Amino acid sequence: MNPAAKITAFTAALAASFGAAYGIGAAVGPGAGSAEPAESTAHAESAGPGAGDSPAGGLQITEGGYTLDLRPPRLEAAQPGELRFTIRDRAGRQVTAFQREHDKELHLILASRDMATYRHLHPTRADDGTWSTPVKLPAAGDYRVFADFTPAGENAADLTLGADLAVSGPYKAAEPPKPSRTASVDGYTVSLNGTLRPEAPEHITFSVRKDGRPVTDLQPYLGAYGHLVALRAGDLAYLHVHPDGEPGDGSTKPGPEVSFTATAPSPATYRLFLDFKHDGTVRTAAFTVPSGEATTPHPTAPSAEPEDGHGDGPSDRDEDGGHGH
Ligand SMILES: [Cu+2]
Repeated sequence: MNPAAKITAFTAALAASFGAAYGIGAAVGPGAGSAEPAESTAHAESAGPGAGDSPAGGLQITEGGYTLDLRPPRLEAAQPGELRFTIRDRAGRQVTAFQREHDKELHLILASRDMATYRHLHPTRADDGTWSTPVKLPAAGDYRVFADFTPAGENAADLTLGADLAVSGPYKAAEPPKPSRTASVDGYTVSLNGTLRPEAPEHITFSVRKDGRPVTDLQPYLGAYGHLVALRAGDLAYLHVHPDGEPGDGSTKPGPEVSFTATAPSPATYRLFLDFKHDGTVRTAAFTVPSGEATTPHPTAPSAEPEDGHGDGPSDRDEDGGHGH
């Protein structure tokens, strides 16, 4: 598969820039495909060190021994179509055992590369592990498909695999979305408070109003009052975002505010998609925000003048390090 090989090589370079060396470790690690149990206990069978630590996902078609196999990886614009795919393990077998996360075994996110179109779908899994969902996309262009799931197994970590999807038809590149902290959808106005920061978890809060009045009777959707996906402009890195609290926990109110904890993998612009449910309908509000400054300085690379010893402690310098990545 030549295109797949190209994508893998490309994303491997990106992954390296995140310091996500676990992908390589897992790929060449011992025991892959081994039928014989190790002499020691099962801890050697973990899904790979740090497999859940990276804040950015979706840049690779293969990660942690699992592969997203999208077929065919193309659709026609403005036509009802069907997306089919499988998740394969190291041995190439179709995976049929998943853990439920937010009420579903697998969340499928589609986004156009220009970040104008977004879909959050829940495909159906056949017994043999083939997933499928009807889909109709409005415009031609390059899309990214994200499969967000956790394989069965005690040590399995949440994974997001990403694959390219081509949608054919007349194409005109869209303007990138302008920065916006307020979104309107079907008479609802949603405002965003808070700032994503590189490598530091931050709370971000959305406030939902309808016809100017706060909405206080949001309905649970996927085990929360909102479901948030954040994508990085430039490469559509997929951020894991976790809701703060859940319906019925005694402290989480059904609006007007819905809050999340998210970490930006790098300084960049992010597109945020909030799904929320009210009056029986799920709607999506989209925002575009630049990330803020890092709150904790990076370990700074040693400069030209040699320092003795401690190059990796937190720096107290108050100017931003000008080092590039
Ligand atoms: Cu979902």
